[in-house]
Amino acid sequence: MWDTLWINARLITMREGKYNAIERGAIAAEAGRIAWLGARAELPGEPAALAREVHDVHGALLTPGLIDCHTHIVFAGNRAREFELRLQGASYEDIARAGGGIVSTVEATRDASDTELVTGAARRLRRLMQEGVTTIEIKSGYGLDTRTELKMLRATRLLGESAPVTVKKTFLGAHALPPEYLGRADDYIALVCNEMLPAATEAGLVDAVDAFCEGIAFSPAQTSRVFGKAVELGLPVKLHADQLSDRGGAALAARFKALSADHLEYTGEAGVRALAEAGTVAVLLPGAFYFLREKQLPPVQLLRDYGVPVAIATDCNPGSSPLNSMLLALNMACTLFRLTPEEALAGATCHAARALGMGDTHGSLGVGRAADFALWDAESPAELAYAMGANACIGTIKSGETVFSPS
Ligand code: DI6
Ligand code: FE
Repeated sequence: MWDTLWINARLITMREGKYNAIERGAIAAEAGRIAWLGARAELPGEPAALAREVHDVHGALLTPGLIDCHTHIVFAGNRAREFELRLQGASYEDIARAGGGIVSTVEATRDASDTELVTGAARRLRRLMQEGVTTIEIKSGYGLDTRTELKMLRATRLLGESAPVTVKKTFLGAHALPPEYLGRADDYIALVCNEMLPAATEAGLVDAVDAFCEGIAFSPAQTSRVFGKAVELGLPVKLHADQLSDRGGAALAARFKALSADHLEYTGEAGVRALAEAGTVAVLLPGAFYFLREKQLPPVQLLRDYGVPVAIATDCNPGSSPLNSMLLALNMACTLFRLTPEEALAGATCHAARALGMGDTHGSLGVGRAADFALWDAESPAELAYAMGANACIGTIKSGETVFSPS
């Protein structure tokens, strides 16, 4: 007997990055994993005899649960004032250099209590989950001192423990230079490598290590030091690469066999080739592109030509992408970056799983894989990326358990 069986679903399996639809399908879960899937007509018996619980979903679309593989949802305050300044002509870099930007969120985050941090992030997480998200990655990086980086990572862990969602914790100590280290970036990197990252790792709070390699942040040499420490600690890396300028970030990420290189607007062909050779996922973040009114498009066709898997994420953060919707990220990936809706959905499922090192178990439907699903009131999967501001999600299942269901 299976635990649960869903029948009359249109299964969008996303195997090999394609819809690979199964019409009039059925899918069963046992102990949190997929035990069977296929056409309903092929079921080895009557549904009621096969599972303890049977749900008829009446033709709903069933996809893998969505995966938001790049977010910064744990933070305090907001940057609406900075948005106004940018609309008056100031650039993101101008604001950062004048002591605003990331550093202003750092001040608010240092001042926030644990409860304030968790409450704000839980609200953002809930909105993502209502749109079918069953796995999320959350980065630190608004603490920039050991105490606050650990506070952020503990808040992140708590989010994963108190909601039916898988939460991956990424350490981003090298996100920006804290004001107290002005003019001493190398000393700050030493603090990150010798104190912060070891302390966070020791506390079991780190699944991966990220850095911001950029003119307004850290150089390739400084990034390499952080990655060297990550390798020493046995942690996988990811990189904010080539977002505002080409610093060779993609190639640097590839050299460290990164799980992903993210943003990539300014990445050239050599960087794309390096990603392909390393098996690194390209994570595109259309929310940041849109919100910063960037003109430089990421090299989408080159990524296709070289066969680099492309993931899509919200980059949800208060400064460059206050985007609290995976579905809108999919729409923007299509309208702004010209991905197909099928590529965008692969970017929010199987390729996103791979960007988190979970490609073998999550992000597509197959026997033995995690029973994480989203149910949609939609006729075709292209509708998920097509609609704007309309949430077609009518239910989610996490590890075989219903989180919410069609009402
Ligand atoms: N790139 C981004 O888009 C975010 N961080 C990063 O390294 C921006 C974070 C912020 O502006 O608060
Ligand atoms: Fe980011």
